[in-house]
Amino acid sequence: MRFLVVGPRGAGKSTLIRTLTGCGGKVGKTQMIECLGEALDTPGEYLELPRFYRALLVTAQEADVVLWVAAASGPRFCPPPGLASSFCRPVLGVITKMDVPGADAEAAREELRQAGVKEPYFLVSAYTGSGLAALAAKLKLPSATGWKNMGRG
Ligand SMILES: Nc1nc2c(ncn2[C@@H]2O[C@H](COP(=O)(O)OP(=O)(O)O)[C@@H](O)[C@H]2O)c(=O)[nH]1
Ligand SMILES: [Mg+2]
Repeated sequence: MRFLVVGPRGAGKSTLIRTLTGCGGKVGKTQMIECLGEALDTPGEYLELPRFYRALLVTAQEADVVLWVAAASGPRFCPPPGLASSFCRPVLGVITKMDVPGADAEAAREELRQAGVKEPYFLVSAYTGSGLAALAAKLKLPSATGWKNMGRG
């Protein structure tokens, strides 16, 4: 299943994609829309700056589903209310970085709700691998083990 991953800068999109697909090397700053296996990675600016919305919405047409990523650790992002409903594809909410001490899933949940992403959300950590199996199953991917188990963390 092809999936487009959106979320603010630093939310953990690229790391999540690598753990889910096993594709790609070191995670650096994502500069453009990038294809990694079944995943389409996007720069955080595409969600943060309205002039890029069109590119995101058009690219979503190449995917079966959109993953909207919010981190359980700060800084918080204030999404445009209801933007998720502008995608012509189902949008799944993913709350990542659940391993961070003091992780605030509730704040991330509020962020996704404001964006118009429907519950239930997937609570995961790309570092420890927690919650990734359920997400991988939903995306019909082979089970992901998490960054640390990939010998990269
Ligand atoms: N603790 C923790 N850090 C993470 C996790 N996922 C990503 N990070 C870190 O968060 C930072 C931003 O990650 P990146 O994947 O580049 O975010 P992107 O800008 O959304 O693509 C990097 O330093 C990652 O190592 C996670 O699940 N847990
Ligand atoms: Mg990135």
